[in-house]
Amino acid sequence: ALPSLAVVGATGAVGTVMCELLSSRKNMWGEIRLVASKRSAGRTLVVRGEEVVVQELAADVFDGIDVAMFDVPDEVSAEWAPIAVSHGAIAVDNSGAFRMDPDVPLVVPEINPEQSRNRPKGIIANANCTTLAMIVALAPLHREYGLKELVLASYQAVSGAGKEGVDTLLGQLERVSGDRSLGSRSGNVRQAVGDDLGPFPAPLALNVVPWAGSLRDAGWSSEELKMRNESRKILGLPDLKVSATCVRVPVVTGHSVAVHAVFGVEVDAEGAREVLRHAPGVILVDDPAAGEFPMPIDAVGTDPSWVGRIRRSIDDPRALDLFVTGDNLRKGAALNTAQIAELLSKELQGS
Ligand code: 11C
Repeated sequence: ALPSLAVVGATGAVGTVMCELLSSRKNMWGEIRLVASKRSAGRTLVVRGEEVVVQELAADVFDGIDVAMFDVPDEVSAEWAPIAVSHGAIAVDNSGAFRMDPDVPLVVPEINPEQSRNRPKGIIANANCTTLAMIVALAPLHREYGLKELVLASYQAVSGAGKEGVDTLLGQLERVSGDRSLGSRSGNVRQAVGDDLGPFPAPLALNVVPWAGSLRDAGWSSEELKMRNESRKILGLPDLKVSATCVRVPVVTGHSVAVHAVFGVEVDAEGAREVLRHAPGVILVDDPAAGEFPMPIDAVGTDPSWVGRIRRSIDDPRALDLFVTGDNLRKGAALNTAQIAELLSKELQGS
């Protein structure tokens, strides 16, 4: 029989994409159980063309489940992933709760699929969406040239903050539309947007906000530290130098990263393009003369990381500058989780 699957957080922004993916990818599952908080329990969602009633999160929903995916906040995963494991499931967790635990592998199937088999706690972690968008493109370049240092700036979509983030931006855009004077004077946009900032510290409409996540030591944000720590762990480079600045932009879905990557040997842009043309999970879109760049409006709803603007640094022959965009809800979250779960399904079926 095919293994059984539980999707915890099925009604959230990532869970919604997960239900679509489970319906469109090759079916590797027997029963699929949908689970959510009390607030969303009882709703009906369609998966694989069948209506499924969402169950309330409780220990017994994991009975008979082989693989349990978690698309929920850190504190919910921290409490419930071990409960799923104690009921016999393998947990694939998309939150930040376990990523840096040395006994929990942080798996990107294009990069380190073998690590999914080494899971002392029965938990496998999925990386942060900003890290995932870029790491799929950086790993093959690292294998070719040996990565030494990353300087990063992110351009993160509001759906990274869930449905509330999307509703907030769309509401703000309605409030600022039609007034052509906005943007020419300090405070105008704040006034038009009003008090509804949703999960963000400042208006997103007609603005960019150099902040994502929570405040950590010395002024760094949690998102910036995740990009550093998760990149190091996925690539197996504990000493990799990483400086990131995470920025929220008025985009609904699609996280982008401007990357300055320093390698151990001299690089050339065409050589890097050739590597990326053959890299799994990557699509090369790099023809500025034709107006072809990686952008969220094109990458949204697609699986690969879109990479372009590849240039060798003018001042350092060992460095590349490039731009990456990926769908933060797909490869950044649901797709990578689904791919990890599919590795487990194959393993459980003995292949
Ligand atoms: C954002 N990257 O764009 C965040 C959302 O560690 O899984 C995902 C947070 C995480 O707001």
